[in-house]
Amino acid sequence: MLRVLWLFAALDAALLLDTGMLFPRESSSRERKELNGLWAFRADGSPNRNQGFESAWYKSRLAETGPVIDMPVPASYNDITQDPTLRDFIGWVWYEREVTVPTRWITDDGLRVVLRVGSAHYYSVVWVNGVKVTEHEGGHLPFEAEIGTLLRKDPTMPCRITIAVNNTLNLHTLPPGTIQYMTDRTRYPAGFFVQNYNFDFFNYAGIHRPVLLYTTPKAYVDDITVVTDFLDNTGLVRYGVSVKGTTSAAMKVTLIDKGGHCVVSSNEASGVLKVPNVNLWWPYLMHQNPGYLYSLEVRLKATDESSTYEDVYTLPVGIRTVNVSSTQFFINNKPFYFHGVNKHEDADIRGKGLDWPLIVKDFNLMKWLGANSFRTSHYPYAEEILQMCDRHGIVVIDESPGVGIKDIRSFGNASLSHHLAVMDELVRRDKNHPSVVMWSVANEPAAEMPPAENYFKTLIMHTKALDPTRPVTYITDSNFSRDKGAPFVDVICVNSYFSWYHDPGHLEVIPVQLNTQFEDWYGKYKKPIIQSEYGADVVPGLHNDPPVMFTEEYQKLVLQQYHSVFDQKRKKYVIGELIWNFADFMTTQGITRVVGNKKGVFTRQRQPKAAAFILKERYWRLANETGALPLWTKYPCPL
Ligand code: BDP
Repeated sequence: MLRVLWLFAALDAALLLDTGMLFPRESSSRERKELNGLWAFRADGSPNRNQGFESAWYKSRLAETGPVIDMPVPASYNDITQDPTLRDFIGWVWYEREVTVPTRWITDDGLRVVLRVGSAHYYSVVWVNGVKVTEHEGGHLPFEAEIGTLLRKDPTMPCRITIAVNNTLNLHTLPPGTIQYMTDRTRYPAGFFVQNYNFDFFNYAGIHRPVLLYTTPKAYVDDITVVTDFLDNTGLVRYGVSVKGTTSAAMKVTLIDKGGHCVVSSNEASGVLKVPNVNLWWPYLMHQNPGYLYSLEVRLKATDESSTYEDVYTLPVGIRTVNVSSTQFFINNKPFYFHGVNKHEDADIRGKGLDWPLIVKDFNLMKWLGANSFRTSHYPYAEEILQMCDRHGIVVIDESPGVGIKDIRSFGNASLSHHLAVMDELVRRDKNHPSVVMWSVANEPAAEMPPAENYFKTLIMHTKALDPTRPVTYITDSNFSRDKGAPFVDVICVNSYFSWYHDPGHLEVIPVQLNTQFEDWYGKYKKPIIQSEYGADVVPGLHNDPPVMFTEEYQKLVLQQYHSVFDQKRKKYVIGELIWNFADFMTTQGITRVVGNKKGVFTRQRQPKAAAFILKERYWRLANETGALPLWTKYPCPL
């Protein structure tokens, strides 16, 4: 009974935002029209980058106000052309596309037509046929606008969608950045400026995720929240459906198993579904049948004076629990050890653009490696990736774009309120993914600064209130004095680069320094610890024995030194290890980066370096010790 009460409390807290952001799915009542492909594009190269607004480029076809080039969507625009000024462009760029909408979408005024952008970096303004329909701050999260009413005003007009995107960062954006104007005319040309930021990945920009139109009936399912639990072999799915466009709707909610059989149903908009002989959602390598998903089908029927509306939305649901003690992390009450990776959304040519071949390749590589988890360093990843995680049982630490918060002015109220809003959007989008087991509110902020304590306390408490069912963390660097947020987190996540950024070349310091790191943090906070980053750069193919930095041998040895300490501490309170990084990735240019960060165990083209084999052998061994593998996958790992 207590557990059920807790489920009620969790759900109410999770419904703070007033509209939902359900992933757009087709159903018998909903259609989708993808707008991926080629868009017309122009960067606004005017000195103040504002000509597009001054000359109202959104009012007519983009080609009528100046030259345009082809730009693929989704993709970052930076690496698409041979023009270095576009690669390094800062300011507004303009995208445009015309689409023919099916006539019935216009004639049927019982339909909503929604324009949705999966993500665009960083600030976006959207017009349809010259009328502004929405704007949104922040990359990495979706936004949408209802445009049916507008299209119906003049059904003879084609639907012209214009999206202006600006990648300029400031002290209050997430991540933060600054624009620096160089005014010394003896050294810089007129108008020269650069964008500075304190994070170690290229600030790719553009429309990064799919753009689409979808329909719903006027009365529709706006949001669904599920929170799951189980008692013995009965699953409990506490759900709440929020409906818009009607004040009274008849509802049928059905939970369907993988075989398509109805397991349990209800006619209420909220309640607890009891699932007999439950198939729990298990992580990859922890169970023979990982990633089990039920389908929660929500059907609503509403009537007004003129019509009857029916809406159907089906949400995948994994039934599992997550808990933390002072020394362990539990999934379904069984200890879970994170043996995984940190990733980036990053690849040749497309930058941060969503790319299915890349996504599937990365999942195949993670499974080959024996990785059971990853952290979405350093921003929320595409929903399509989280759906893959749900299906394959890959566990996720879901991180906000709070990276590179190093300037004291980024700890003020403007920054905090934006950071809180981003957590709202993140939790609203990702709350129903069984793969997401923890929220990370930030990476390596300058947490030693005086305002940091209040900032992180507020942020972490807010996130816990939004979602009391998942632990919350932020990622700290190895500097033990930077612990202002640590009292509030559920799990300590520490990044360290011993024998790399400190004591370069001295592999022998790793065991003692890592031991000190763990003992310090655990001794003070008595909370479980994840080594959330460690690693070393390698220029692939570079060899030296005895090992020296940047060679394949050195990266292998760094890993092995860390692993020996993990093996002692994981018997105590270390609950995971995430390598930095899964693959090489692009950064801004600088003297410490040779065409990007090379700490990947795979190259940017996804070929293994020598360290990948060390990791693979280890992860399969760990899986064998901590999971429940069938015989055929037992250590030694498969070829
Ligand atoms: C860590 C950062 C990560 C960097 C990494 C590195 O969290 O973003 O890429 O260092 O320097 O501190 O390789």
